Amino acid sequence: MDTQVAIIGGGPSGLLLSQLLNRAGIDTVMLERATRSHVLSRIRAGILEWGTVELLRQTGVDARMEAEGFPHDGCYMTDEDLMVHIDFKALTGKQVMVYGQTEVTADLYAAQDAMGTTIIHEVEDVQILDLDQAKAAVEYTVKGERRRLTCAYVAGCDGFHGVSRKTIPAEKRREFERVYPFGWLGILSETPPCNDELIYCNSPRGFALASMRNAHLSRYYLQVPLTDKVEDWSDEAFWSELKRRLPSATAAAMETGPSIEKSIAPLRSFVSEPLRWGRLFLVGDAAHIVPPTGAKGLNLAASDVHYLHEALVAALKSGDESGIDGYSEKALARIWKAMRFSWSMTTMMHRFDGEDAFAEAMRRATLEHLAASETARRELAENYIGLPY
Ligand code: FAS
Ligand code: PHB
Repeated sequence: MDTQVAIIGGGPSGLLLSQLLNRAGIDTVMLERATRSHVLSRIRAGILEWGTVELLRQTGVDARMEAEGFPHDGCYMTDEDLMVHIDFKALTGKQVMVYGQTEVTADLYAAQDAMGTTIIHEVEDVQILDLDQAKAAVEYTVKGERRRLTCAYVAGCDGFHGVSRKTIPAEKRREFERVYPFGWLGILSETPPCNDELIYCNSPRGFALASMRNAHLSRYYLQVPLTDKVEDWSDEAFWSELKRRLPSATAAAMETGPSIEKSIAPLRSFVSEPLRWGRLFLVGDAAHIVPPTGAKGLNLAASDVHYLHEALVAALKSGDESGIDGYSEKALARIWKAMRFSWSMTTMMHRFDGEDAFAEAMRRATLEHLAASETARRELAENYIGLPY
């Protein structure tokens, strides 16, 4: 089989890239390791930067997001009962959209089916070859049969544990990493959100986040030690601990209920450079991981897709290779700024083992400064709503 662009991975990165390329008349084949139902069962990001919203509009996959998504003008940062409102709209003129990654993925799969693009699920043993030849090749096994796909370019959209990044020789990769000594215990509950906007909570007991998916579905997170297991946390224990970290008035008024999903995600900051190796281009989590504190993971994948889509269209339609030659440097420039913001939000709002009273005082002073300084709030807002592409 032959195609113009082979896309490894059928998560948001792969789907968004496939949608944009096929709309530009470029042929793709997508290879996804999991079943579609497994991909669609994942509960992950909840916040779309406005750039991601615009990109989904550009792909024509925005109808349900416009109908069911919630534009948010701001969020709260708290330290016990100190609540600081960050008014994105007033400070930057922009909003964010509350619309789950699960829904974005479902919308993209539906759009891909409507376009009749080629998506092959349950592939195994993917190997990416001939990246320095006139045509690249991808070999894979599906239903016991070994197949070979030739293509002009390969998009590595296969996430942190995928094969694409590891196809670049280790000695040619520069990797940067910070593994945080805690995780996020997240639950989904069919309860009304405790607040009209998100609340990022800093407390002596650790970080908490009050988020949502819609007016009847709430998403909450607690910072927990890496040694914790989901089974260590009953719903009652979760709600009780969350209430101790939220501002007291919010905790007193909130509605609790049974969890319909509960999971623990580890936190890390990670970047692998370069994003290109011959005919292979890394996109999204295949190249970088951010702690979810800054709501950047999915949104960074979107900006990578924006840059690579434009570059591949220019190369394949007009023979102009300047975009693909500049992709890695251009994408990394935005990646590193989002990496810094996510790291700063994480270090500002989480407790680290062995901390002293000084660290706690610094955290409180940061929140007090945010409360007093419009400049500080604007800096946070600019990063949260998403830096320009
Ligand atoms: P993904 O990992 O989503 O998709 C990669 C795809 O490639 C998967 O479907 C996988 O099955 C497939 N694949 C892997 N290896 C393959 C192979 N060898 N061959 C073929 N296919 C292969 N981001 C936020 O902004 N906010 C959050 O709250 C948030 N929470 C998260 C919670 C968890 C548990 C995780 C893991 C991530 C979270 N993220 C969050 C980040 C997340 O949303 C990612 O940024 C986003 O999924 C990136 O999308 P992709 O780059 O498509 O990678
Ligand atoms: C979520 O709703 O899942 C969410 C929101 C904001 C974050 C992280 C996760 O920073």
